Amino acid sequence: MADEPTIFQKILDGEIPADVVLENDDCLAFRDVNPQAPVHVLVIPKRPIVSLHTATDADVELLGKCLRMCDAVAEKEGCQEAYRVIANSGAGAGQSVFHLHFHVMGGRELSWPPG
Ligand code: IU
Repeated sequence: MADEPTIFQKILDGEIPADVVLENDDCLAFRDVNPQAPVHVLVIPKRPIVSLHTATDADVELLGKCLRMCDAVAEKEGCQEAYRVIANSGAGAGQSVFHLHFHVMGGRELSWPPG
């Protein structure tokens, strides 16, 4: 039986709406439904990759494009001088949606280290 598509795949497929911030041929950026900062946007590759751990050398260009979009999101949201990008890889690290995503967070003081 085929795996159930992830919620992010459903967003990509237009089955579920999302508050899109930026989009290009390779990546999509949309607001997190449960924001943990004034700016909390998720950047995902359109080609499904489960996590950073399952990404391969064949994904290097796409990963770079995602990171470039993270910065474009920060610029668009006005937090380009102070923002954080987080990718949780694996359930033990807090990953709950198994389609690679980069959290772009900003707009408030960000403490270190993250929990
Ligand atoms: P995580 O790193 O896999 O834990 O991040 C998943 C994020 O996806 C988390 O911040 C959720 O709030 C967010 N999210 C969402 O934006 N829309 C959804 O429909 C679901 C989760 I489910």
